[in-house]
Amino acid sequence: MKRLLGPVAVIVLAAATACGSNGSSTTDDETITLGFSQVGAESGWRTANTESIQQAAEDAGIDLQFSDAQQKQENQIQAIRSYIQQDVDVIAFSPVVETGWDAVLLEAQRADIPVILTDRAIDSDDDSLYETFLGSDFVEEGRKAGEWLVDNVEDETNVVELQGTTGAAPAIDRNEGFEEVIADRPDIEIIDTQDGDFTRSGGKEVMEAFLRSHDDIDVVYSHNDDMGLGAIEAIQAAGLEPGEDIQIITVDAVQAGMEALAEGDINFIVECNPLLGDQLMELVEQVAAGEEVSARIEVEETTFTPEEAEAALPERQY
Ligand code: GYE
Repeated sequence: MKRLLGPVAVIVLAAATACGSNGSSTTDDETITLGFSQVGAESGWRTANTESIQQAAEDAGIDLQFSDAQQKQENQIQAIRSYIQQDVDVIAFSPVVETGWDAVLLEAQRADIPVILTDRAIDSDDDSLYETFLGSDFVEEGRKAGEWLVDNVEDETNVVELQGTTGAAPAIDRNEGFEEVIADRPDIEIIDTQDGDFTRSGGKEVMEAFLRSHDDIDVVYSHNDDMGLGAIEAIQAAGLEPGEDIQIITVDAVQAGMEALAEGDINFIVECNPLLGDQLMELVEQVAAGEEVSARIEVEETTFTPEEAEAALPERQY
């Protein structure tokens, strides 16, 4: 009997100690639980964004429940529903596409859980469904890309466009801003545009198809670095010189993109900052405390030429 009781007593004691030091569950009452639904792991930008969010949550002592939706809206809806069921304090997510969120966000609202949109916005008439949006002005990014082109080509220019995921805010807006600026220049024409899903392999495939159907491409406008890097591979495989025979403009300015820019394979990059983690955690703390926050918070961004990329690379954080 004595011999049997020994281990049981040890287990009970261990359990009691765990409870005593940690409270009744894994987190105490003060700890904020954040449910975050990420788009996926489609690009260098996304990886940097995820790392920033995970690090910032750890630094702020926020209990982060993180899920990766693999670029599928239904996975994000499922993740949000499970955060509602878990009764987290705050839900944040980066919506893969703009539309189709009202029903699930209404469920969060009914459960009294505040929602923060990060990086990508939604298209909804009901702005009571979320507290705030934290991210970039993608239309402005598209304009910056268009302005560089307008300033750097003098005559007939054929552009192919590698679009981000169909229906995603950055794909819609980066197209809009770019088209708005080049509209003043009838000699600049977008001769083809297709969805490369923001991935390197998608960019490569679409560029291969463009090269098969057009022999007069002057410029690639890619909605992110990764697709641009895929396009470089396709251009080289076709025996052409990226950056020379075909000029390339991209958006993001992640490490690999900046290196290609410094080497002259890409000609111009519009920056999009993924390091939103710290700002997001501040917002999470504010909305969890019931404080009012601004409806839209935008991050500041710049642009890079090859020379500027070379100068910035040693200090670059992502
Ligand atoms: O530009 C792209 C990523 O939503 C801003 O998504 C983000 C975009 C980014 O896949 O690389």
